[in-house]
Amino acid sequence: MNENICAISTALGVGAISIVRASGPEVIMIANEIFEGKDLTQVPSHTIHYGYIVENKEKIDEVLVSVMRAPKTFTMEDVVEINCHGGIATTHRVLEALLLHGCRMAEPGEFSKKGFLNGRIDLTEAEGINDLIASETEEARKYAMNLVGGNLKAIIQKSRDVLVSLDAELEVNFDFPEEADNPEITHDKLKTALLHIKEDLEKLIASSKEGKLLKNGIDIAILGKPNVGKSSILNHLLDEKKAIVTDIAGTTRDIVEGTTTLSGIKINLLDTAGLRETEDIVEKIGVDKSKDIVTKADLVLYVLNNNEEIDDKELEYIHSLKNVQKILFINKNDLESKIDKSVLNRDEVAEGNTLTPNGLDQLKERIVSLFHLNEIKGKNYNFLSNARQTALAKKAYASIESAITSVEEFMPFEMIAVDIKNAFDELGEIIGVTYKEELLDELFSKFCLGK
Ligand SMILES: Nc1nc2c(ncn2[C@@H]2O[C@H](COP(=O)(O)OP(=O)(O)OP(=O)(O)O)[C@@H](O)[C@H]2O)c(=O)[nH]1
Ligand SMILES: [Mg+2]
Repeated sequence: MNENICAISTALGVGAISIVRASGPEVIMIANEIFEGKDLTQVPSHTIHYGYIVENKEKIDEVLVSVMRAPKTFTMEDVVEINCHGGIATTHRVLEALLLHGCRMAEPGEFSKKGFLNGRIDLTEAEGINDLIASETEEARKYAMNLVGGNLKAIIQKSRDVLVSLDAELEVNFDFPEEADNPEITHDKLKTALLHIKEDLEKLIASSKEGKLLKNGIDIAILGKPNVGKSSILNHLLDEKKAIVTDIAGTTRDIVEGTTTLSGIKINLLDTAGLRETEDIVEKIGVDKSKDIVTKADLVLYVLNNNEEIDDKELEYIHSLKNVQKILFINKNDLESKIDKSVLNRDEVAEGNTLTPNGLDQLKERIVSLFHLNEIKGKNYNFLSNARQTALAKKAYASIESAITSVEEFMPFEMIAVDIKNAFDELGEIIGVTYKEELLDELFSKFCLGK
C-alpha cells in the first residue's frame, strides 16, 4: 500500500497534453529529482508549477506539475501529476524518468484501489468512476455520476445501519435478558423493520434491469429471411450506409453492428444474415450466428416482406421466439400486400418501408415505449449497476426473507440474529465494508491503467 506508483493517465496517442500521475509517500521527492524549475518539496499543496523534466542533464519536456499532498487527494496519499506534451515518445520518457527514480508501474485501477483502501471512496463509488469513464451516452454518464456521488452507497448504508442496530438490540436481549432496562425488542417490532428493508431491497433488485439498460444500452437483433430489407432498416436507423444492401438474397453474411441512441440511451443494432436453409458454408455459419444472437438480444426486430406470403416454417420460427421481446416489422409496404397479417400477434406488428421511407420513426417510438426509456430517464438513477451488486442484494434479500419467516414463527432471537447478520454482511460487501482480496483484484483489474 505504501509504494510509490505511477502511470500514464491519459489515452496514449497523439494529443496536445498527456498526464503522467504518481501516488505514494515519496512521489513529491521523486518528482523533484527529475524537475527543474523550483523545489517541489517546498511548495504548498494543490498548486501547479512550470518547469522541465530533466534526465542526465537532458531536458526531456517542458511541463506543468501539480503537487497535491495527502490526505485531500484521490488516493489520500501524496499525488503528483505531470502535464507533459502529448505523444508517445515524450509521455513514455517522462514515465520512464519516474520509474528510474523509484516509482513502480501502477496496476490497472490501482489509484482507485488505493482510494478505496484508504477510505476515500466505497466500492460502488469506485465502480461508478469506472462506469463514468466507459460512458458513451448522456444517460449512462448521469447514471454513473449518481454512483460516484455516493447515492447508491447511502441507500445500502441506510438499510445496513437499521440491521446493525436491530442486531445490537437482539444481542443485548439474549445476553442479558433479565436486565430490566434493556430496550424492548419484540417480534412485532422486528417484523416491521425487516419488512421495510425487504421492500427497499425489492425495489433495488427490480431496478437492476434499468441500470443495465442505462449503462450498456439495448441490444436489438434484426432478424428475418433474406432480402426482406434488414440491412436497409439498419442503415436507416443508424442514418449511415453501414451494411451493404443489394437485391441479391444472402447479401449479409456476418453480423453487422452499429450503435445509435434513442432518448439518450444507447441502442446496439445487430444486423444479421437472412435466415434460410443453405448449402453455402460461409452463409450457413452466418445463419447459425443469426439464430445464436437471439439469446443475447433484449429485443428481436423480426422483419417480414409485405409482398411475400409467410410460410409455415417461418411462422413456427417466429412463434418459437418466446422468451424475448419482439417487434414484427412488415417492411416494403410500398409494394402490393401479399402477407396474411392475421396469423401474427397484432400487438407485436409494426409496418413501413425503407424506400419512401415510412414507419421508421414510429418504430423508434415503439422501442422507446417498449423499454419505458423516457420514464427511466426521469427517475433518480438509484439503480444497482452491475452483476456483483445485484447478486449480493439478492443474497441479502433472501437472508431478510428468512429472518421474517423466523420472526413469524416466533423463533428464538438467537436464530433471527443469524439471518440479520448475514444480511448486513452481504450489504456490507456491496459497498466494500467487508471484502475479499481476490474480489478487489478482479474488480480493479478491469479499470483503466492510470485510474
Ligand atoms: N420496395 C422496397 N424495397 C426495399 C425496401 N427495403 C429494402 N428494399 C430492397 O430490398 C432489397 C434487399 O434489401 P436488404 O436491406 O439488402 O435486405 P436484407 O434483408 O438485409 O437481405 P440479406 O442481407 O440478403 O439477408 C434491396 O434491393 C433493397 O433496396 C422497401 O421498403 N421497399
Ligand atoms: Mg442484409
